[in-house]
Amino acid sequence: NACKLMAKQKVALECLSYHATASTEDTAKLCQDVIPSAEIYNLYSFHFHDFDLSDEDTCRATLRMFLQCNLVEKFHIPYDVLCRWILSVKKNYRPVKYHNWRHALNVAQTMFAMLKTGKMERFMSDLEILGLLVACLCHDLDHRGTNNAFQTKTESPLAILYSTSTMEHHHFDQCVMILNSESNNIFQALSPCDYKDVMRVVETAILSTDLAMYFKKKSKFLELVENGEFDWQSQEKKELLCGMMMTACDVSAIAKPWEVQHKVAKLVADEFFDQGDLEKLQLNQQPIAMMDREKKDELPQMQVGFIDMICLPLYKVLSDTFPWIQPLYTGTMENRQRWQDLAEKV
Ligand code: 5BB
Ligand code: ZN
Repeated sequence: NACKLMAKQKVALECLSYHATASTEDTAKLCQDVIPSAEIYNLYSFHFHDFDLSDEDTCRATLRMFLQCNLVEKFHIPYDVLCRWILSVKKNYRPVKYHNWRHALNVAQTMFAMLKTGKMERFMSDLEILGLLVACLCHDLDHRGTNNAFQTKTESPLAILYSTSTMEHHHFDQCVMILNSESNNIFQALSPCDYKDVMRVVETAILSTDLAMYFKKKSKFLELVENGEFDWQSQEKKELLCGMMMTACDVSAIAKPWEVQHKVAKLVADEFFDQGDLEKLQLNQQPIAMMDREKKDELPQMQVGFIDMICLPLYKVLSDTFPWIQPLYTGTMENRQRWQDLAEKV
């Protein structure tokens, strides 16, 4: 309809002014770089963090994950195209406090660690591994530091275009846009059938990073687990499993060593507070406690709530089914204790 068309044009215009693919110079530079080992970057560990990495290193670490999974050889990805695509993806993240390129890298690394160290790659085809890594790197593209509720409240063009999972649809659109940009298509050598399949994996995975989708899928997943599912190969079961893995990776900062978790929680809080400020100023509204700077003392209690409501149930069921990913569960338990101690101190 007319309204949606207008919204689409507005979004497209906004994107035109912002979108850019990587420069020739940056691509040539990354292409020639020696890529340090996975061990140097600590890529197999659930304790990985990006704090010590330069921007160039974040790209090299990303390349290393593709190489380590043999994806370049298996899918005949031209190396210069892969370098350009990584730099373009990085460029299409905004410099917001939490939902930026480094968050995307951390999510992709947890996926890598779950597949390798967590031994979950045996349930996945190579095409699914490719799709999942791409989905992780692209899952928050062009995030503006504001959530779906904010898009709806401000009647942003994006909310008119997509009434549910607003931002997640946009992240996927941006992902497709980059792939369709000149010399950025890392899927170019795939058969039409593989192309269609990998795009479906990417789309379903990105859309399942909406927390609302997680709650929808969770009971179905629990049901399968309780009935002793061990196969996971049908389309429906595979999509459920991939969705749970995406959420597990998306919130995995909660399972990191305390120093890392503490730092990242501050970034999350700062981004929430910025949205709260916008709501006060632009909408003349009182933000919810989570987004209200005045209530920052409640942060430890909120983290305990987040852990109990979302993270622990998810990591419990996943690690009961896939025991090698248990570090995500135990790490979260340890942080719960830390946040609980802080909450009691106030
Ligand atoms: C989360 C769901 N929301 C609609 C209402 C608030 N809750 S919450 O009570 O579980 C909550 C989560 C409250 C405060 C929080 O952070 C305060 C700094 C968080 C929280 N969310 N804490 C974190 O460390 C992280 Br990471 C997150 C995730 C933020 C992005 C949400 C996307 C979830 C994708 C599955
Ligand atoms: Zn995310």
